Amino acid sequence: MTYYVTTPIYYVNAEPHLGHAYSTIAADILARHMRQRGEDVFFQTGTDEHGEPTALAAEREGVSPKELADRNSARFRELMPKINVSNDFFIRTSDPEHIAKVQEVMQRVHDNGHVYEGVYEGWYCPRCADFKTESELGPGNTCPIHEIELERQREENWFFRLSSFQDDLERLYEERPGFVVPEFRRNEALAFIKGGLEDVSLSRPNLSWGVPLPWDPGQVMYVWFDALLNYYTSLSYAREGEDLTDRFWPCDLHVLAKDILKFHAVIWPALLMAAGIERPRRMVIHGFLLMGEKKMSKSLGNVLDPFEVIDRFGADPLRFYCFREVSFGQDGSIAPSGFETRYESELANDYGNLASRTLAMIERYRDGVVPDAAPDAALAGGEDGLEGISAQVQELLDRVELTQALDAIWRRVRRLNRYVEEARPWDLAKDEGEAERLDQVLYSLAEGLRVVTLLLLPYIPETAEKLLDALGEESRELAELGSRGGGARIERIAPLFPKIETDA
Ligand code: ME8
Repeated sequence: MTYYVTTPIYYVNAEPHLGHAYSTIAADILARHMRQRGEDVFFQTGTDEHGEPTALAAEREGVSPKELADRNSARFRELMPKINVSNDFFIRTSDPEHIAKVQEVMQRVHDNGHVYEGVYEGWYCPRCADFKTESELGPGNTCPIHEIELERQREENWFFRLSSFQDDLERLYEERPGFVVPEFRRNEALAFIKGGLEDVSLSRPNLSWGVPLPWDPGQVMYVWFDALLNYYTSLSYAREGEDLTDRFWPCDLHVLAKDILKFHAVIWPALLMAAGIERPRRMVIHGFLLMGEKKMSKSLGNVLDPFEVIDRFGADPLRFYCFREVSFGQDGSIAPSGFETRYESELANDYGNLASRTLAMIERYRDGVVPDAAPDAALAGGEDGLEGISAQVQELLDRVELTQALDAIWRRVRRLNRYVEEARPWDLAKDEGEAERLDQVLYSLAEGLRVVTLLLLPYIPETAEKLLDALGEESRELAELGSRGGGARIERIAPLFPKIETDA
């Protein structure tokens, strides 16, 4: 089975911030998890380089749009390995292959009769690259997202007949209740559709930084058409000499935040219908990371630089924190002090200690070899028992419940710690008559730690890899408790989450 997952492609008008890292890590968690399940995965991220957001930022900096795009796209590309993201491809909408494919698809949309020439008059936010309806405007005709005053625009454009897809879109939502998750976002998108769709601008006349319309090269494509198509165009050129389209299209999952819901949940499926291309299977809409009360955003200037956070805490703690602290799907505030607390109490104390105790006791009491035994029923069953945990996490991740899945795993990490306290292996070790019982306890601990670490691998890949190696586990496939016998040789390792220097 194949699994194709995408992130939004990010604007290159500024450097990446933690909000961008967040969506990308979410997609990475799913990609890594699906690889563990043996799926043929394609995971894509990249940069959205055309249009006004980039052209305006370049003008402000006195460089060409291409120069700005090259510089900032490189920053996004560098971010990926820094946050342990395992993307299979990084698309840039300035790639010539992308541009050619966009023109081919849009020519089809044109030839199928879904475009016409007209005059646009209304409110436009150059930062969103979006036309705002009266009801969307903030006080004083401002953009509700960027809080800047908007100007009324009048221009001759090509239009896309979005309105003619009203019935088809309603049918799509009816036939596929899981097309947009979570459900409250689906309802929001459907309400927007049912409210009546208006045609949308397809081109901009006074902009040169974009993809020229193949049938009217004097105009460039409105950036959203060029951008949305990235999910499709890349498959035709991501692998040299190979077209991956038949293998991976339709896409399994788009990951994005609520700010771009309308484009993905309304315009995108309509555009694909117009071009005669299959719709993606599903999209998941997450909330915003907030700093205090406000959305973290470049234009509001309250961003947390992921590079800085990683230099202090490492990538895995950042990944863990984001999905533990903020319930995936909802908005949530983050703060440096929150990182420190979770790092200490959960990563270092709960998990790091469990790992070092388990490895140390096997070393001390069994010469570094995991004894052979059956899993202790006390650990397998009961509240937060480990039995069936992999199946449970798979089910949650199939529903894209990233925080709930992590919580299910973490409850088992804590259960394992309680098990150590209950079973008291250090007392058992003093009594020769308890040798078999000690075997069972040490086996159960090593086995439980192996199972939860395999499940944690998508969240904290670097740490999990290290620990799985130390547990003598070569496979990265998901496993249930008791599926590996004894005999593995373990290795002692340095603390997984050492004490960090704090500013205080
Ligand atoms: O909208 N919290 O690009 P963009 C959570 N190029 N996620 C956040 C966030 C925050 N505070 N800030 C940004 C664009 N994001 C278009 C997309 S797709 C065909 C074109 C994430 O650079 C989130 O995924 O403004 C959001 O949807 C995306 O970055 C917007 O990135």
